[in-house]
Amino acid sequence: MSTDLHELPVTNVEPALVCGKQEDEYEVVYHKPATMVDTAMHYCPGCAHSLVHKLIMEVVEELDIQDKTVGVAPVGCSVFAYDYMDIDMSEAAHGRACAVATGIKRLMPEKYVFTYQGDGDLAAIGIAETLHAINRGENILIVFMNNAVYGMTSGQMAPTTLPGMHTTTSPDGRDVSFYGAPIKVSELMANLPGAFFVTRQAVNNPNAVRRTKKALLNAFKYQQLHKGTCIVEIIGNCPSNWKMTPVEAAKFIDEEMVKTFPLGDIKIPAAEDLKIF
Ligand SMILES: Cc1ncc(C[n+]2csc(CCOP(=O)(O)OP(=O)(O)O)c2C)c(N)n1
Ligand code: SF4
Ligand SMILES: [Mg+2]
Repeated sequence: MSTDLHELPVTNVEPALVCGKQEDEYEVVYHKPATMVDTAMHYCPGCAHSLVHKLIMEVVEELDIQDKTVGVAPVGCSVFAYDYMDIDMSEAAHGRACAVATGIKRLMPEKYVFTYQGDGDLAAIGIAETLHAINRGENILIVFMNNAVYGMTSGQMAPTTLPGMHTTTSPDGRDVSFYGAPIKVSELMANLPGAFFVTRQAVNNPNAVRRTKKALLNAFKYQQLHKGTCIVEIIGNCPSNWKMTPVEAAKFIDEEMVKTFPLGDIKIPAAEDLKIF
């Protein structure tokens, strides 16, 4: 049978009358936030970065703070985050995002300032800048994407790599007696007095996505309080470097990642600190 397009039957269903409803009778339940640049992304299928970009931009749209938000992009797979989020953004050298964000927020305290950093960026090379910024209680939000590997550079072991996890630099699995245990960075950060709100979330299923969005929404709102640093860690799917399908990667988070990195709030603000809400 020929597959020539010209021979295919032409449908005569008017889009405006699908299911017997006029277009304006439908309730819009989902739209791409207008705060995102309308372009294709470079991320692999099933990658968490694209989803988290969208969640951040949904929050920015809902809070109507597009012209008041400044992001700081890292080095890593999300290095081009500024190509996708339609806000003012600055690039930072590897690991230095919190230092750059400190300068931006101190010069423009009325802005909502966030960093977007992977685990290689934040927990390895940038751990010093990150801990000192939180210890100073900088009024910034840190979005910490923990996918347990250096994604961009082909999956080397990161400080957050799970015990026994195979990476390009731990081909026999991470041996904790040799490399040390994975660092629970959010628990470490929460111990610093400047940390105001610390939570660990994921985006591997619809409920997790909703909880992550709520955490991001709260963290952006808390910046109005000037009470310290907010940290939203997100366990990110990296199917390409985990050598899994997107579905297997989503399962791996529930079955393996959460054993080392349990999801949930790690430090929440005291009720008296939230009086204005
Ligand atoms: C000072 C410095 N060291 C190392 C690199 C190489 N490098 C670029 S991205 C990257 C890994 C980033 O991994 P991560 O922050 O976890 O982000 P992901 O790609 O996993 O999202 C590395 C090691 C670099 N660019 N600069
Ligand atoms: S390598 Fe991993 S973190 Fe990087 S874009 Fe692909 S899935 Fe995402
Ligand atoms: Mg990573």
